[in-house]
Amino acid sequence: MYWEPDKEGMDREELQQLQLEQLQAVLARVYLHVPFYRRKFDELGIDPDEFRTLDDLTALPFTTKEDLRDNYPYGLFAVPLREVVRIHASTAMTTVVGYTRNDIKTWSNLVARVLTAGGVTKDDVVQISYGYSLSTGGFGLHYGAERIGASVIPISTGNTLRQVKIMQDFKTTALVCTPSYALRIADTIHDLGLSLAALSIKYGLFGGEPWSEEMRQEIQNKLGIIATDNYGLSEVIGPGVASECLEQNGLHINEDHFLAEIIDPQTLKPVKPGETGELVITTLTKEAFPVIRFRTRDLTRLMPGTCACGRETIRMARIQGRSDDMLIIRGVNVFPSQVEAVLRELEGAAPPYQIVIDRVRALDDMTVLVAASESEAFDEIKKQHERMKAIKDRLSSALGIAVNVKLVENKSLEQSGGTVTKVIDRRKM
Ligand code: DLL
Repeated sequence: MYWEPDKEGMDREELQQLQLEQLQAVLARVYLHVPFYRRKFDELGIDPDEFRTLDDLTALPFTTKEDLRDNYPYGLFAVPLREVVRIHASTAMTTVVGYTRNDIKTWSNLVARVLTAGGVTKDDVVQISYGYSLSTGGFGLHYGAERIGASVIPISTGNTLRQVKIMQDFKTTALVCTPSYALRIADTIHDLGLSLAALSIKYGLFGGEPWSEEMRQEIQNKLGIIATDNYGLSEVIGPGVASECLEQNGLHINEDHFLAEIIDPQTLKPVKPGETGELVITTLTKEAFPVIRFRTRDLTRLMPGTCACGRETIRMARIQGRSDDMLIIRGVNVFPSQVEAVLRELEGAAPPYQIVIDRVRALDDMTVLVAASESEAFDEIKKQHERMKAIKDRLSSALGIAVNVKLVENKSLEQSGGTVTKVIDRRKM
């Protein structure tokens, strides 16, 4: 099923013409309104008016997360703040993104497409178990579900027992959250001894973090639903960039709004068609926060060809990893450098540390092992506790998730090639 049949059902030739026109317009806009892009284009001798074919795209400069950080908070906005009606940000608050009224309309429609493709209609009761916060999951999916006219339950994340009670009492038919949280909810239902017959749930729309086909099967079996994958990122818009239809065979990219390329993260050159590499996205219609060739750091491959659902839009395979060291813990993006920065701030120099991530009953659990100094081994327990607590509090607040901290002997930290392994990720996806 389509939300916007005329747009989602466009044939490729018509689509490419539209993309070119939109690209010309967005290039002209960023050149005029965003000094960062004007400077970059000028340096490379790029004249946005000279842009004639979509193939010229590869001549344009990339935009990176670092560029966003360097222009914190509003440096890359292409409209004055008075036209911005919504602001979202990453948990670390290094990237800030804005939306005009039109952008919110576009975003709601794109998320409505995601939900419709995943089986949701206005007759559904949609439980949104993403956090309603600075990150884009909660509000993004909420607006899309309202746009469809579904009955939306903005329960937000956490309190799993209450999630289950609401699911049962309010007769939820579609669950919207991260895949790991869906599994957590499924396990809780099982622990409570509830029969699936007591629930009305039919569809699950999951995204915001990596998962696998095995995890999909497990969730589908445990909840008795059809589960689809959807992908997005705040720098580009949030959820609504790409999503599976009920064929569950690749995520349809909303190509009338986003131009996708796959590059080799080392050479930065396009990969051969169908090869895996890093996804790069150019926004075609965003007003407040357009991005040109944004390096997502997400690894995937493109799947051309018409889907059995009839859509001709290009699909991308499930995300296969990252080309940087970003971790997603309970749906929150975490960089090891943030941990290091906190340790440096508290301790002067960062002591050897190791991040260990586990999945305990479907919930991510992050522990930072910090090397105790020689003298500390003999210190009073009270002092050690104070140090651990200070690190734990500061880390939890900086990262936006609960973190365990343990002081350990330096030699007990796992090493490889003479250096401490920074991250040990034991999660089974
Ligand atoms: O996670 C937006 C979102 C929310 C998408 C809810 C879908 C559903 P950020 O917090 O900026 O935005 O994190 C974006 O999360 O670059 C990927 O690494 C990862 N990610 C998002 N969706 C998927 C997915 C939101 N379906 C980062 N599969 C992205 C794998 C995903 N990874």
